[in-house]
Amino acid sequence: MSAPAAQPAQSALHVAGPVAETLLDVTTVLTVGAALIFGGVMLLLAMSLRGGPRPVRARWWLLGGGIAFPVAVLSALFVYGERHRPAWRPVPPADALVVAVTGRMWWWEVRYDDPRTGRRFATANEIRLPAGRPVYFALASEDVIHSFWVPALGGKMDMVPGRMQHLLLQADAPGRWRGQCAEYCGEQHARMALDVVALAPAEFEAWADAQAQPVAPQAQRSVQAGRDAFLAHRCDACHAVRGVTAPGPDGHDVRRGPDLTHVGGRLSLGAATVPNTPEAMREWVAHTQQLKPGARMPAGDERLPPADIGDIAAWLSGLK
Ligand code: HEC
Ligand SMILES: [Cu+2]
Repeated sequence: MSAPAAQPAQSALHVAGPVAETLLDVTTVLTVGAALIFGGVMLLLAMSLRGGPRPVRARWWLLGGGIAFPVAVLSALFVYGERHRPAWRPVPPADALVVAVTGRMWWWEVRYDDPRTGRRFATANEIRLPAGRPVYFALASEDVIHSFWVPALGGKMDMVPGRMQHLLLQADAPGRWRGQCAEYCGEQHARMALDVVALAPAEFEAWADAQAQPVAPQAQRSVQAGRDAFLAHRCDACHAVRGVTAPGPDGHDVRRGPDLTHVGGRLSLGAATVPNTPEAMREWVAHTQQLKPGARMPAGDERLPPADIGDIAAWLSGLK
């Protein structure tokens, strides 16, 4: 992956796509404009406080500064704002890649649906995008109000229970950014973050092809013990591992925890709480409540033999 090293991970001032660029332009125009007007008003105030004869009649100032000037400025801003609005309230192209993201306490369920290839699959806490192609986000919530925000790519959008919100985002070039839940949603709101990676189109296709596959049979054989312990301890009550766990009734297979089919290939664990290493995987399964207190997953150390935790973690880390 060719992520530019010096790039700040999470900043609305270091934009990486057209929507974020438009937002930054609008923000700059509004900020600079407001600063100029504020400065002008302060200047007039200073002049008036100095006393002495008034330069012009009060009536002129009241009508000009109190009515004509605000009407002109606000009308111009209205037109300017409306002209830029389509950038973030778009109509999606017919063949747009759809990524449905559902906010949950305190992680992100991510589902891909690509009309070009017919591929559909689920993942969590990480979104990979093809650089240069607009991606249509369908945003929802399963519990409380969350807010989806990847500052480098665009503005925030609330995720409201019972509603579907939309956002069209595009990354211009390969890179890696951080997203963050931007609406306070409880205890672990701060650790509800997200890795966003834009890949070159061919790399993206290869990644999506691999994600759509269930767990490969040889991976199952090589660490059979971990797989068996995963099922024996009923981790599958909350986690799907395609090819291993029994599929849900509809094609969607929605469970209470993240889809783990390719968890070993993700960048982080626990919604960007810790980088994904084999040690971190073991830590997560054993001491969930220490890494992320309140996370809606029971810690392994309270009920699983250490050997089983080791086996399960090794197996999960291998699911690339
Ligand atoms: C009661 C439901 C539940 C059970 C049972 C459960 N988990 Fe979880 N698991 C979750 C939830 C919810 C999360 C997301 C936590 C968060 O990030 O806030 C999670 C997260 C994870 C993650 C991190 C995934 C990611 O992409 O960040 C791993 C790995 C994991 N669980 C493994 C296991 C294993 C192994 C077991 C069995 C020992 C297990 N879980 C049992 C609910 C559950
Ligand atoms: Cu939140």
